[in-house]
Amino acid sequence: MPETTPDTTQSTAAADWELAPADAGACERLARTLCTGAHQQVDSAEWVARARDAWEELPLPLRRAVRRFRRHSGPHGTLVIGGLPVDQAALPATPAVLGSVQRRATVPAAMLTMVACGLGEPLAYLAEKSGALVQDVVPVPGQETFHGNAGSVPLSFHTENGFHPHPPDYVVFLCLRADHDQAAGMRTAGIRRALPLLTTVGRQALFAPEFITTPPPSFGADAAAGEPDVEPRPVLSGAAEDPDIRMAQLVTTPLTPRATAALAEFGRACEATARTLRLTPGDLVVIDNRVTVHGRTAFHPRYDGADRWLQRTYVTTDLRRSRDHRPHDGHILAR
Ligand SMILES: O=C(O)CCC(=O)C(=O)O
Ligand SMILES: [Fe+2]
Repeated sequence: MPETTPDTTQSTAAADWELAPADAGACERLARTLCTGAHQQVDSAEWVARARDAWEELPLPLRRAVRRFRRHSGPHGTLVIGGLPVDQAALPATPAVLGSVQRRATVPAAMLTMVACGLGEPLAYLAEKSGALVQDVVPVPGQETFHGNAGSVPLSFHTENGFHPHPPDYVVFLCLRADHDQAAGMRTAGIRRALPLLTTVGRQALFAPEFITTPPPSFGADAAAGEPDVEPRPVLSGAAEDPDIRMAQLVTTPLTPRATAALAEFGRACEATARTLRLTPGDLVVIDNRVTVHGRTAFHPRYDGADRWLQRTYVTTDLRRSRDHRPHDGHILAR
């Protein structure tokens, strides 16, 4: 069980590759242009439009890596690029309140939003973190055991928002600060590595609509209490040899004995193939949420203003697909 086992899985130097210093400088200058002038509200359509245009001017190696990843997210379904501009000296104290989000344009928010626009369009859910497009992932006092990104106990494997008709296609994180002990690890496990470990019987059950996934606790207690009409769904769907995943160990309930056994088998396959990313400031992580689950190891926050701080943005490759959920054709799914 991920909650209790110590983290013994492979620990990798997080970044697949590092941005050259000159390219990091170019990113920073471009990001800064998004922090000045009119429309500095991250959530405004005008600012997102500026970020979308600015994406085209990012250094070629970054754009190329992101666009290649968009075509094929590789064996791990993750892309980690180090060396993005995060001005440590200028960084304020790590926020330590529930629901903290980044409404005002900053260099990290600009980087995240530009990359989101390279992958597709940014996306947020009104019920989660007040629908902000750039959200803080920070430990919050009193929330240590909360099963969401405000906690500091282990966070079990999940895809984002598998309960929703329109889950994000990608989740993008930027590390602004590591935790004091550099113990916190983002854990990822991709179906392309886990699938060969599954038995035929297990796969059959995971492809059957015998699971219910409810909203995670980050959507609030009312949402997590369950919607009476949630449809049973499969955990795996699509191509038998390269399926999509929708599940969260915390909120996916198997409905049959074979589904129970298969979900446990799936969890073991994820554990066996998991990678642990110990992120350092300036590391950008793109997770292909269709084929990769993620979670986090435990760590010890101090609440001294220098705790671990990631920022997160969701991305959809096709904003149009969810038009009936988005008032005024904005980026926020209202239901
Ligand atoms: O803290 C982490 O590394 C990941 C937390 C998480 O699952 C999330 O913010 O979606
Ligand atoms: Fe997550």
